[in-house]
Amino acid sequence: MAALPDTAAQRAEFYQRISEHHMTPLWEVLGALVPPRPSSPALPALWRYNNLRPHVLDAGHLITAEEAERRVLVLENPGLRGQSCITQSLYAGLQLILPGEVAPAHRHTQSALRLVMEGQGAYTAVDGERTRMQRGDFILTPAWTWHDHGNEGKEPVVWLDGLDIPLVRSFDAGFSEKSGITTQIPERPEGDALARYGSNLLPVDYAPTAADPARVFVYPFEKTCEAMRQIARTTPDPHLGHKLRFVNPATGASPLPTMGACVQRLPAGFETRPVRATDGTVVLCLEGHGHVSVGNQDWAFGENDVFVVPSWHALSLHARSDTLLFSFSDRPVQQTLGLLREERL
Ligand code: GTQ
Repeated sequence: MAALPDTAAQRAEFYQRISEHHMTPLWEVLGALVPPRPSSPALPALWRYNNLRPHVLDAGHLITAEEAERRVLVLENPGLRGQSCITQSLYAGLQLILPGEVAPAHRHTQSALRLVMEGQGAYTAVDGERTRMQRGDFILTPAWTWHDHGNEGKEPVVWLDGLDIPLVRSFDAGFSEKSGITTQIPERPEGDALARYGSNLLPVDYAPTAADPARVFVYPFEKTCEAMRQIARTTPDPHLGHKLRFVNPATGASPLPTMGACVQRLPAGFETRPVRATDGTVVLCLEGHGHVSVGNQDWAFGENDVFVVPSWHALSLHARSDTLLFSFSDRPVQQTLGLLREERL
């Protein structure tokens, strides 16, 4: 029932009066605050790598990695412009590092993950250990770990950064510091963490608590591919195809407490049934090409294209060739908080 004219005027006057005391009526906003189902301001979107790449390389002529500290073009969700986020809780960007450049050591309470998209010869160092960055490698920078990057090769190197920046911002819990040294001196040989913590073995006295950062910080593409090739010999799930999640091998938990990541393989011609979930998800195509439908949007996608599936939007995928996808979301947070809902349609 519509309010009587004088009632509407009285209400408006009342809202004005209480506004001076920094109060506002709940009943005007209740529906949006406590929605019957998620209604994300984030929009489905796809970034075609062929369109982005020239601009990413142009950034290399404008600013050095050292001056920028991190030379990154942020992928902004078209529904959330100006907020540096791809979903309400996640940040994504494309980082470029040119031959001979370094991105100086720093650390922050935000966790980061990286997926190498192109180029050879770069490395990233995390708390005193380096790993070379090869296409398809999934690399972690857990919260408050020192990290720097460099390119000792001959080609530009580009990777996708995923961070929990908006999530940490929502807690007002962001801290960061720059190291006095630009490039960490390796304290251990490359591959040490993977051997000690990621080979179905653990140091005899290693007993991590939930807050300890994961020690394995690189998931080499070669190993991921090997696993996916092997399981491709079985029947794919109708909703997911062949989909596995990355874990911290020492605990079985998500590699980062705030972001979970998956790899998904769809054989040529396979079409997934739609799925929707409350974790808004960023997807990168590692191999193959196909069609994706998100809510009522759909696009063709190919290698290195990135798309975002906002919360509670139905996703279905149609692979035109054997397709391998990497994805990340805030799923571990939602699971811990009892918020995650998923529907296979
Ligand atoms: O590589 O440390 O895309 O601190 C944004 C913030 C990357 C990084 C980003 C960062 C980094």
